[in-house]
Amino acid sequence: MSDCIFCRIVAGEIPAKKIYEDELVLAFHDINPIAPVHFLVIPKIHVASMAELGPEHEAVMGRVMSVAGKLAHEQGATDGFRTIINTGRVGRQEVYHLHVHVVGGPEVLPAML
Ligand code: DGP
Repeated sequence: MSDCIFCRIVAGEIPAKKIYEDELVLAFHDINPIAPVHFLVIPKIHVASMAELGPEHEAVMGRVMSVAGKLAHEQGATDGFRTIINTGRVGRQEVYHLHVHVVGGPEVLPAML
């Protein structure tokens, strides 16, 4: 998927402020942070969106979620955080490589729902 910007970050072709990497997932700071803590966790394999997930992705998505929670605390979101997965047009997804936003910081975030 050489036309996918997040696949290119995984491949090291585009720079990113990486936080964590293992054989399944990569975490890096969002280029346009909306809070003091705002990073993305992605599967290294290309999955376009949450709508494309199947049973074969359970292991990697389990890793994505456990890494997200662990890194949130390490990055300073010690009193809670929000996780967001935008999916498709209605979900305002911009980058079609599945990613979990982790957003937090010292202040309580505005209500969304
Ligand atoms: P969305 O698909 O709507 O969930 O948002 C995509 C997010 O990805 C958006 O917050 C900005 C971020 N982003 C887009 N391109 C890059 C990039 O090249 N590097 C980094 N670090 N973040 C990016």
